[in-house]
Amino acid sequence: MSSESQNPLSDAFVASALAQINEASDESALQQLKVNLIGKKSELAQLSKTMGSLGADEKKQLGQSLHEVRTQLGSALDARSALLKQEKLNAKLASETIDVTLQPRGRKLGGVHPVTQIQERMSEFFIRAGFEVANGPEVESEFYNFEALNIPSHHPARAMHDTFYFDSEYLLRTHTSSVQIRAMQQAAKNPENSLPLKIICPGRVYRCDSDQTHSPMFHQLEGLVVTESANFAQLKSLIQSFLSEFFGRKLDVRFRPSYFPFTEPSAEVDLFSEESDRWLEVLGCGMVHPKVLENCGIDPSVYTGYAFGMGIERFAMLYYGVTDLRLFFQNDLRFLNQFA
Ligand code: 2NM
Repeated sequence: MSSESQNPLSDAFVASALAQINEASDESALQQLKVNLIGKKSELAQLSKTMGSLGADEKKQLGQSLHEVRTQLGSALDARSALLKQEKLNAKLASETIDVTLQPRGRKLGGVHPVTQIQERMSEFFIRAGFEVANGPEVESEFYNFEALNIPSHHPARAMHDTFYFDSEYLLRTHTSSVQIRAMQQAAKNPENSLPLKIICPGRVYRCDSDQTHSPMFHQLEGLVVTESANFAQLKSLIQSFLSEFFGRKLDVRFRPSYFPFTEPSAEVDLFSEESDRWLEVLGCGMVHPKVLENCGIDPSVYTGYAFGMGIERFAMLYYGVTDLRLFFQNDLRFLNQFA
């Protein structure tokens, strides 16, 4: 450097300083330059220390020149700093842009289980017909599950191989009729307000049984109507409407005499399957046995009732054409996704 360019007030010094500032490639290089050019130990600072020994005129002139150069370099440093910040931000924004045109990965949503879908579909019909949904415990006593239903202790349904017992009194309910016994008991306390009674009881039931068409836990939907004039014709018409509405077409329905301890008379209901050219049993029903009404505190000389019960999985298998019941309980997503 010539002696002239070392003079911090010279055009050459200023030009060289400005060039260095504009070449600074990052904030730390710029900071270093600032220290060197206008810091406490810079040439400018050294020069301003000589002012004390100058006369008034010279002092004023030097002061003015120092101020101009310091201001010029200061604003060049600030401008460069702002530019570097902006460039850094631009680079960050460019590298972090989101491509909104990319295909989304898709969200995996769960679905309602096919058995639950069928349970809801079945319930809907009865709710529209004025039935209320009743629920009750799955752990029951022998009284609610058997005795009140007129199922005597020697009846095969009570045997260990059909029922899951906890001890000599408690068991897992084998049907949802126990809920209906509780509802009738409640209604008997205040018959004027509670009767007629129209309820459905959908829910889990348990039986010691397992093969292609039986599962130790399955679902039932039972219905009960108790009025002063309930009769078999009403039961028959209700079941016929339910079946044709559920399957969405007029069906060949057959009521076949049968036996249940809790109904008299009793019937099993068959549907004719065009596909297999035979009758398929789909539900059981009947007039509530007078003893059952009596067991609940309802006077059978004033009130009559009809009831019906069906397996929900059975309806799900018929509706969807599923041939192995166990598929409903294996939670294989390849199966379940078909019902989502
Ligand atoms: C069935 C068939 C026939 C039934 C009876 C009762 C009650 F509690 F009222 F006595 N509930 N459900 C019944 C009648 C159930 O299932 C195949």
